[in-house]
Amino acid sequence: MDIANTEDWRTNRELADIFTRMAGCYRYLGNTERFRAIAYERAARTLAGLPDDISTYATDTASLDRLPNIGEGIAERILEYLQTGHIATWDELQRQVPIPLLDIMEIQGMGPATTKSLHEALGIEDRQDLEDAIRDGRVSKLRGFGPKRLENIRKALKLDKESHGRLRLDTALRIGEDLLRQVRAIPCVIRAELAGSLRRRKETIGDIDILVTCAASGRKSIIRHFTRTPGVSRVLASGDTKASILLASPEVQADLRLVEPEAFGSAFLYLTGSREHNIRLRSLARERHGKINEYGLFGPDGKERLAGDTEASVYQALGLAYIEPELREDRGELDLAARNRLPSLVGVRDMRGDMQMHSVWSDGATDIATLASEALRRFPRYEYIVITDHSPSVRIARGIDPKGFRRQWKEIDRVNADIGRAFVKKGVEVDILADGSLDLPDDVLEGFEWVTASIHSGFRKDNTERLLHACRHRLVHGIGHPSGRLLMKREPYAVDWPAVFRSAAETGTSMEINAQPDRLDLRDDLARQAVAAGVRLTVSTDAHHPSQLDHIHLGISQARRAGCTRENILNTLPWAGVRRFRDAKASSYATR
Ligand code: DGT
Ligand code: CA
Ligand code: CA
Ligand code: ZN
Repeated sequence: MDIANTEDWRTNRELADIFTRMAGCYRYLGNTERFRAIAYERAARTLAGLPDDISTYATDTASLDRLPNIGEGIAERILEYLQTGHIATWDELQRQVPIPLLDIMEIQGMGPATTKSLHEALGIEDRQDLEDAIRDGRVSKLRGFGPKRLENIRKALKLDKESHGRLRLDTALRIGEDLLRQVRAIPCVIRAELAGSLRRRKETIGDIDILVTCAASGRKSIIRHFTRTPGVSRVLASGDTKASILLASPEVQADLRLVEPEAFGSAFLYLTGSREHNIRLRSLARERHGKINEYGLFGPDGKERLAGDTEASVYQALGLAYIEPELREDRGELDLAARNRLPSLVGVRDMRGDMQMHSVWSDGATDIATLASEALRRFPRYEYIVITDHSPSVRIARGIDPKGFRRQWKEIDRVNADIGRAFVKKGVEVDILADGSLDLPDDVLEGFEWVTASIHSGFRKDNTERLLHACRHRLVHGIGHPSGRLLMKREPYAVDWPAVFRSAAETGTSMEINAQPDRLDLRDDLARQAVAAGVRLTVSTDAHHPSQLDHIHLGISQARRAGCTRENILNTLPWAGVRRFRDAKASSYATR
C-alpha cells in the first residue's frame, strides 16, 4: 500500500464534502437556485464514487467534462480547488448562508424553507438557538408551527442528538479501512485488524478500534507513527500499549491496541465485543475454567494458558463453535454455538442478483445500459438486476406513468438484446397510497416481472393497514424499505410487526433489507423476527447511482446480523427461483 495514494483519496472526499455543502447553501437560498443545488449534489456523488484520484482526470476542463454529472462550470471549480486550494464561490456562499444552519436543514421536518424562515423571523443561527426558541415558545407563536408540527421537530432534534457523534456504517468503514491501510504500513506492525462495532458491522459506529500485533520492542515507534497519522486533529491518549486519536471531518475517535502475537485471538475477541457477548464469555469461562481476558483463557490457577492465539481456539476451549462477529450481540448465539446449531450465514458471494435500483427514467443518475454493465463489472456472478423505477405519484422522484413504463420495457429489451440474455428485469417500485391501494392499475402491474410496493408519504397514517393491504394484493411481490426509518433521522413507523410479518408469510410476499446506508431497513432485529415468522427476505441496494451497487455489502452485513442463511434470502436464487416464488403467490390467489 502506498500512503500517498490514501491521501489523494482524501481530495475526492474533501471536494465531495464541499460540493455537498455548496448544494446545501443553494437549497437554502431557495427555488431559483434549485438547479445549481441539484448539479452540485450530482457532482458530489460522482466524486465520491470515482475509482481514482480526481487530479488524474483533471488535466483540463475538457477531460473533467467527460465525467458523468460534471459540467463545464463545476469542472472549473474543481480545477480552481486543485490549483489554489480554494473555491471562491464557496467562500462567497459561506458569507451568505450561516453554515451551522445546513445541519439543521437536514433534520426531519425542517428543510430549507423552514430553516430560512426561522432564521429570518427569530435570528436562529444554529441548533442551540433553535432548541432555545422552541423551548421558550418563540417558535410556537409563529404562523404554521402548530403543536403537532413542533412535536415532530422536537422528536427529530432529540433523535439527532442521541445519535450525535456516531457515524453511519458506510462512512466509518471507509475511514476505518483507510486508517487500517496506513497502520499496516507502519514498520514493526505484524498484523492489524479492525475490531469493535465496525467488525460486527453495526449500523452506526461510536469509534474505530484497531488491534495490532507486534514485538514489545516495536511498540513505542508504532504508537508514535499512529499518533502522527495524517488527518489527526488531536491525540486523546498515548500509552505503552494503547493510543487514541481524533480524526477530523467527519470527527471520529480511533483506538489502537497493541498485543503480542500469542495473544492475538483473545485480544481480537475482547476488542470485537460486543460488551454483552464478552460478559457472557467471561461467566462461561469462570464456570468451566478460571478466567478469560485480552491475554488468553486461563486455568483455575490463573496461570496455565489454555487458549488465546486464535479466536477459534478460545471458543473451542469453551466448548463453543466459532461465532461470526456479526452474531456477537448476546442474542442467543452462545446457546446455539454450544449446541453446534449456529446458522451458516449468507454472504455477498451467494447473491445472484439485485432486486431494486433506479435509472434516469425516475430519480436515478444513469441509464439502464450503464446500470447493467456496471452491475456485471462489479458482480460478475449476478444473473439479473431488477430496475424498479418509481410510479407516478412519487413526484419528487419523477415517477413514470403507464405509457412511460411501456417505453421503458422496450429499452430494457434492447439492453438485454445487446447483452445477449435477459439480464435486466422489468420491475417497479409502486407507491402504496394513503388508503393502502396501489399507484398503478392492475393491468399495468401485470406487465412487470417484479413488483415492489413501498410507502413514501403519509407516514402518520395507519401503516399497519397499508402494509397489510399491500401484502394481500395479488400482484405485489415484495415490500420495499418496510419500516420507513432513516438512520439517526426518522424512527420506523409505528407498525404492528407481528401482524405484518404473519401476513407476508401467509400471502407469500417478500420483505426487503434495503441496503442504502441511511436506511438499512428492515433493520437487523426486525429482519430476524420476519424470518422467524416465515417471511422470505430480499437484499437490494436501491441504487440511484452505479457506485451504490456496492452497498449490497452493507445489506448483507445486516442480513448476517439478523442470522440469515442463504435460504432466507430470495435473491440468492437464480431468476427461475424468484419467478417460482412470484408465481406461487399469483396461483394461490387464482384458486381463492
Ligand atoms: P461503539 O464504538 O460504541 O460503536 O461500540 P464498540 O462495541 O466498538 O465499543 P467500544 O469501542 O467501546 O469497545 C470496543 C470493544 O471493547 C467492545 O466491543 C468490547 C470491549 N469492551 C470495551 N469495554 C468493555 C467492558 O467494560 N467490558 C467488556 N467485557 N468489554 C469491553
Ligand atoms: Ca468502537
Ligand atoms: Ca473504542
Ligand atoms: Zn423507495
